[in-house]
Amino acid sequence: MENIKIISKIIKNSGIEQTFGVVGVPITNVVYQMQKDGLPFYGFRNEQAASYAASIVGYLTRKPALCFTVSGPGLIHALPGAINAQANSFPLVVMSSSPNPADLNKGSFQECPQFAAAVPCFKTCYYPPTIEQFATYFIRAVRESVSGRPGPVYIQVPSVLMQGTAQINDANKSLIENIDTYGIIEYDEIPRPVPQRGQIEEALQMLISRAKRPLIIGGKGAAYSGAEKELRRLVDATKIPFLPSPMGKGIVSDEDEYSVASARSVALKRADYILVLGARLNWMFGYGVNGFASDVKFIVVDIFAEHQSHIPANSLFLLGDIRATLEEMNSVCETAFKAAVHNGSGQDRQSWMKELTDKAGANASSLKKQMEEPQQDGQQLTYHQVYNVLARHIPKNAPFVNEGANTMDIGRVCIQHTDPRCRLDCGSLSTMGVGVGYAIAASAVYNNKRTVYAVQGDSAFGFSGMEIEVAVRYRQPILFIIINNNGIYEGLDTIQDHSPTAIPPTALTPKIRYDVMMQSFGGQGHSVSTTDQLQDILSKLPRNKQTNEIQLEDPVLINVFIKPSSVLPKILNAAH
Ligand SMILES: Cc1ncc(C[n+]2csc(CCOP(=O)(O)OP(=O)(O)O)c2C)c(N)n1
Ligand SMILES: [Mg+2]
Repeated sequence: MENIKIISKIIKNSGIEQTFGVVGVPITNVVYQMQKDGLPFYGFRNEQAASYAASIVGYLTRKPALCFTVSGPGLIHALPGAINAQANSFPLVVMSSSPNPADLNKGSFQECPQFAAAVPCFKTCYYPPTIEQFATYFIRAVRESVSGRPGPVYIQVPSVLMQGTAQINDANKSLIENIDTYGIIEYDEIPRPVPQRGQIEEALQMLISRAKRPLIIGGKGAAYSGAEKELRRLVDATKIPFLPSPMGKGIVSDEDEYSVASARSVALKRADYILVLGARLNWMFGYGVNGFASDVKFIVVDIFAEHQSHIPANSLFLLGDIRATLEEMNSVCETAFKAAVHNGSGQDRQSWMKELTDKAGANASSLKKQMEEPQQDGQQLTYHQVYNVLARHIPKNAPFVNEGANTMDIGRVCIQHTDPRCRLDCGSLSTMGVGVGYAIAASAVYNNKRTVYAVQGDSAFGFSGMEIEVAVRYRQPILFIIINNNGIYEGLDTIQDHSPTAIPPTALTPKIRYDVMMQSFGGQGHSVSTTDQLQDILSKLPRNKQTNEIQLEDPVLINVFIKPSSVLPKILNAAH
């Protein structure tokens, strides 16, 4: 049996449903075989975006996707996706060819120290020498990617193995004879650890009986674990306000009465007990110190055991899957703590909730004012004016990709989400360049049926801008909105002096027509510079007859020119 058939079958049997990459010798034939076996393959222009795309499939579906690369530079280009997946705990499998071991250190085709380069970027790296070991390791790699703390795994396959044919022998007999079922993974059986009952009771004791101003923070770990129903039950039972991390938005709807997303600073500063569900107390949350009360007590639930050593020393740490832990918490609430929960725990929570909702209301109305500020004749657009128009057209439960600096920070506040795993942004590493890959992948996950919205800064878009050709080729319904301020945070209206000592490092070429770039690939592109023009284009896009929501059949790109020097982000020094 040809090894490519075995490789393709094993990928299929592992449950992987989406594959991404850039082909070349020797992987092209494997990809042809994968397609014959019914595996979708999205061919990218650069492995970097392909690896980002594959990683976000893992987040959205709890199953890894495959990023498949050629040897040496092919794999090296995919490492950013692995690093990003590692930091954000996304499951991912990267597979690469490599030169034949017999030709190493002789300058063989695309030879470089690729395995050594991969080691620090992945949870585990495999290098199977035989086809039967490939099968065993591949399945192991897939399982590892979703077990414990999810993350990226690497499997390196020598060219000779990809090009060979397996003669049946004692070692590979069972694999070849059972090739149709070999290594099938039951994803539901991947363990979801739960903390000890005593710890759960202690956590609830703090939150229900001791806390005067409790708060729940939910992050993408909670979203990944699919904890939304259990979280809903806990919030309803305990009436504790909820604050999402950026990608945690929508685990509890932003419109929910207990969501205090609009009162973030006050909620963090005033809370006395904080339950942290699948969010890192990292730079985004002041390391659990800056911006918090000095005597705040954290109860951190996380699948990542090592996270315990990163959080403030007096915290209670519960090692567990968020959904499984919340199931336990809810059942304890409904038994042991029933009376306390029912009586509102004896603590005056109403004044705490009122403090937060008052603040949220005040913040929301000042945001509304900023967003609804009419554009005067001859004035350039602001971010808020653009988002005000977009918010009217982007459904709150739609897949939404958001990257950039101001573009992302302001988008997080202006765009509301009612459903979990809608918001996909630069994540824990603040990685620019993920957006186009994420949008392509999100579209793939929804079988290219749901319109995906990608709102990107012009710089962020530029990291992977060429990949919009992929979206055109596969006819993906993605609405790309480029918020174009001619630069990174801020740009210039025109460049007078083109010397490298004169152009500000934040500036890009003014007035770039990203829409024309889209048109050159065969997609639809528009440039706008007023709210009326933007509104007009959006209202002319095809709509679903029942829901009246935008329903694209092909990608569309709208290049929105805004004021080049808009706002410098407040957290510039800390975060970027
Ligand atoms: C991989 C990577 N390279 C560089 C940066 C530094 N950086 C932070 S934000 C940003 C781009 C911001 O510009 P843009 O996307 O146009 O958004 P704007 O703030 O202008 O709206 C860059 C390059 C980064 N975060 N990640
Ligand atoms: Mg910009």
